Amino acid sequence: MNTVTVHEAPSVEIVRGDITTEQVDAVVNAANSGLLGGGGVDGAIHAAAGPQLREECRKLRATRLTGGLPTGEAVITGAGRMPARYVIHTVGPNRHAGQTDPALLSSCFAESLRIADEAECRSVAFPAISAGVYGWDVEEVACIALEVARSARCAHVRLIRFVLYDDRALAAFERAA
Ligand code: AR6
Repeated sequence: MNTVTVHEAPSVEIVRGDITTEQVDAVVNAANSGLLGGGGVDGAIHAAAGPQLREECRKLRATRLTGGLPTGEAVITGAGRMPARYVIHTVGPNRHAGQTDPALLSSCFAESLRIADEAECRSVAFPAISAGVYGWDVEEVACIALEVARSARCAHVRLIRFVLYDDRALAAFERAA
């Protein structure tokens, strides 16, 4: 008998919080191409996950990703000491470096979700990718993120949770929803 995989639309939640404490299968990291940590949510995730995550990232850089992770793409690792099982690292477009194409940001959300689904995750938490150091207007980030989430059809992911760190980001995502 053939089995048919049913692709369903995941539920979408918008909450305020610190993504490093989320009890979900995968947490998405707004990383940089070097993957070895940085400030913002990337710094918080590396601090919470501990040295195991840095080691996994170093290995990726030494093997599959010697040139770094390109903007708009995503890669999965373990989550070290965090409650999540996985971290999915993606590199948002940097507006200060002239990366203003919304398709690049859309790709970050879509690729991260695709990889989470491939890893059979049921729940995924996203931050407001590119809305901090990379200089995108959080209103625009929210519209792009919600568009990807609403049109998603997944075999495994049943919950997409946007975890916003401040009032402005929270309000922008609530408006976009
Ligand atoms: N939980 C949830 N959201 C957070 C947290 C947290 N613990 N901490 C910050 N945010 P940013 P980017 C929010 O700058 O713009 C790094 O240095 C933050 O308020 O973390 O994609 C990387 O290494 C903002 O709304 O990411 C890269 O070099 C959002 O997360 C560069 O910054 C994204 O802000 C990436 O810049």
